[in-house]
Amino acid sequence: MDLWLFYVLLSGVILQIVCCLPVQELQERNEDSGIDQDIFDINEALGLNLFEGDIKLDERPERNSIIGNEYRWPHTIPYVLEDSLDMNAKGLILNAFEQYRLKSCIDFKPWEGEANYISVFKGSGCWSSVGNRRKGRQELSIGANCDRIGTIEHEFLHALGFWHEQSRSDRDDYVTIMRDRIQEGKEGNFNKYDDKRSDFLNVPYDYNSVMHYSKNAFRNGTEPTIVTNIPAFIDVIGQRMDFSEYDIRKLSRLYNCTSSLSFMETCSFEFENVCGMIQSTEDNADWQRITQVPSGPQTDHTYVGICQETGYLMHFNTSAGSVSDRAVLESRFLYPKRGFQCLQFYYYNSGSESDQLNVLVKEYTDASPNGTQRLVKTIQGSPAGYWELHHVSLNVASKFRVVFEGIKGPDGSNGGLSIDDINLSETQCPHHVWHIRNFTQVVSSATTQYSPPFYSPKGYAFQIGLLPTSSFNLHIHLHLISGANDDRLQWPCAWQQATVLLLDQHPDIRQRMSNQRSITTDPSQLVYDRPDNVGMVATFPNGTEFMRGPATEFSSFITQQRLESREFVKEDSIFILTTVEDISHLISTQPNSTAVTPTTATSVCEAYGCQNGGICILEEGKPVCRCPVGADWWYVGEKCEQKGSTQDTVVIAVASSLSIFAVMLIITIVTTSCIKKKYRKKMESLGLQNKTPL
Ligand SMILES: [Ca+2]
Ligand SMILES: [Ca+2]
Ligand SMILES: [Zn+2]
Repeated sequence: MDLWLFYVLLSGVILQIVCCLPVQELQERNEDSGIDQDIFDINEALGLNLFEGDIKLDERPERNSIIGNEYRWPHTIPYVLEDSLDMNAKGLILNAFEQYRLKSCIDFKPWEGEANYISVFKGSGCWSSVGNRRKGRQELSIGANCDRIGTIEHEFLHALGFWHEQSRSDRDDYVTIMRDRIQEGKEGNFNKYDDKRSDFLNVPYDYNSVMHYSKNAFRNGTEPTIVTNIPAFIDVIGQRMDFSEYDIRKLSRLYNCTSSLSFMETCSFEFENVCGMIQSTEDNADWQRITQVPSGPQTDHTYVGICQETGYLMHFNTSAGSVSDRAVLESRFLYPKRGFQCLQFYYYNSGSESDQLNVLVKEYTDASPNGTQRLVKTIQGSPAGYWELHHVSLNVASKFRVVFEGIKGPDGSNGGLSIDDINLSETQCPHHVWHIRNFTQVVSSATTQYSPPFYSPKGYAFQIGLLPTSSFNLHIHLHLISGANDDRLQWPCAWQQATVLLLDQHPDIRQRMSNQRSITTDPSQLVYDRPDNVGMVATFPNGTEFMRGPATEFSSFITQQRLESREFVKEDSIFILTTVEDISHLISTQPNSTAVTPTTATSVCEAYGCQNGGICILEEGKPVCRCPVGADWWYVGEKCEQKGSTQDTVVIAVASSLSIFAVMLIITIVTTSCIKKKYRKKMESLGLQNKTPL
């Protein structure tokens, strides 16, 4: 804390006094120019004339492209990410694969010489063929501006055998095509197929499909070309957030899916069997399945804002009983495939500060057939009048149960601990959660809200800004900010992919359609240089100054209509989940790449000597260490010689609470004299002692 503050204050002060760079002239990066560009706009701007905007036909479309097993891929599809792809696109394609692994039985693997594979490359625009064409290398283009997860999912659904939703044989029952508003020569894009060519797999017409055109596709003026017969859906069609429930149902039917690779369990406690969870008898209390608690929550999380006393939650009452009473709730047996899991659940504390919830895993192996318990996380804190979202990373490789253990503390309680809407999947947990309460008020304020400072696993400090505009579109800004590790980090910040996700709070993770965008820092861009050099002085709510780097911004992150189309806002709260991943290993992903000659690399690298398990690679002929990173630690430095951990950067763990700012204010005051001394010393060493009026 001390060190961090020291850097923040020092960097701010140095810049104010010694400032030399023309920072104000540095341009921001706007990733979407304020326009929600769809696939068809992107391809049209490039002058492409593809079938239905983004489908590459090899010949005349056969009568039954989607129907017919010869067009199916195997459940695990071989792919190559060509080096032509933008780095951000490469990272996003892998993220899109993760969504397929979570929601369907489709998996992807790097190509190892299989007869047919998908070559994902950066062509002009975003496009794909429909189905497996069985011609060896099958191209799928993710061009400029196509680096969006919904767009990538869309193109891969074409490759898997799907046409656009509005070309279904029954589409005239659901949408009206406004012929006179279509650009001349583009009418063919609105063809529909008879049910011999395209099978809709007995799934209803889906306005929510990621395969549906938007209302403005191929329009000649300003009026929509597609009008939905149910007016409420006019702004729903054309979503590129994620698969819809029906997209997944169709994909599962086409490929006879029975299970997915990474989904494990979802439970909203709506059914009396509580998803097979069991009450322990070796404790002295039980969790109760109830609809509300007098001292809160007034309603469960599943139905909050929708219905009262309809949905159920699990509650451990701490207002009665004695200190140290325990109530244990165990999941059914779970069988991991990947060895890492993310447990997500909502939690409501109306008990006391000393009541605690422990999350444990009980692992069953040959050596311990009755299971061994391991504490993973303890949740304790002041009672709050709202549902909080928690993520717990598990790393379990054998058969296991998840265990929720409530323990009554010594303080007086009027309520207890409640949990609801649990999801468990073999995916990575997001790194940070930004909970924005009183969202209606935030929107009406129309001022930028800044997140607390967050740290990436590598140690970069960053901040998110959220700005509701007059038209209620949400703008998202990402900034690198000055942080505790800046002296030890590489600048400009290279190949860190930041993903900002607005959570769809649907209780079932498989049906969520969260809205997300990603950016990847490019070391050739000055905006990603050290915030001390290219940023501007900014202030935390407690008055502490820091340096905020230029913004990378999505000025049409989500529209109001889309915001209302899913459960993004619940209990007047939204959750923004962020993850920053180092994707520098994706620089070269081509198999048989000649860029690195292993023998040379080995000898040069051996001499270079990366420490602490760092991996040496050659960049432009020079050895570079890629340092290992854990959940809350990382190595940095030229040879990975320095260890960083969340202990050094205390801000991380508690940053989601504003209370940190109060704490920081106190420390600022206490340490001012100390910083003055340190600062003077540093100034002296820089030969600037005569310019230091602190
Ligand atoms: Ca519930
Ligand atoms: Ca019990
Ligand atoms: Zn398409």
